Amino acid sequence: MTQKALLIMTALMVLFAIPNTIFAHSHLESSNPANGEVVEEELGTILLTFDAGIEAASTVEIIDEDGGEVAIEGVEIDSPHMEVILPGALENGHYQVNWTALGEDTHITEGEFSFTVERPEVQEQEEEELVDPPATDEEVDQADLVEEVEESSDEEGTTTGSNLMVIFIVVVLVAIVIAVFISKRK
Ligand SMILES: [Cu+2]
Repeated sequence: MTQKALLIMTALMVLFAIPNTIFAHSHLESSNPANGEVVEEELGTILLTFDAGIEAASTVEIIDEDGGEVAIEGVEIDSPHMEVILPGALENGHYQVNWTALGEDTHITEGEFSFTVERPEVQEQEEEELVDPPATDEEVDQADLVEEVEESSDEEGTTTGSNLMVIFIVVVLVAIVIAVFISKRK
């Protein structure tokens, strides 16, 4: 076998091996509230569901419309779900959720979505809310999840894209070195 043929074969094998690792990243499959949703009830938890397994090191932050970070009581990760528990019901306003997921394949993906809380009765009940923690509504959560499937933001594409390019170049270089090495031994 010539060196050139060996080189091409190795490169092809590497190319076919790559997709399995690349496309197993965890992307946001759905969330509750969904991206762009207007929530008219008390909101005490935010649920993110990913399309692949995520590790406990995954993170999330919620930014209010003034750019401030909303206090989070806890984040429960039960792969592929991530549940954000808020210390109380969110005030009316626009919120952005920024997430970073560490996939089971060790790749990191990130993205964001946003929603609006617009409770009609919020003015009169402001004081009451501070005392009563919001109730979660699992049934509603599940129903919404099935209906609202959304894509994660474009941001992650650029981040992962550049990472992949680096990985790709390294892999190809290694393949070439191996091919040259093997052919020289013959
Ligand atoms: Cu991946």
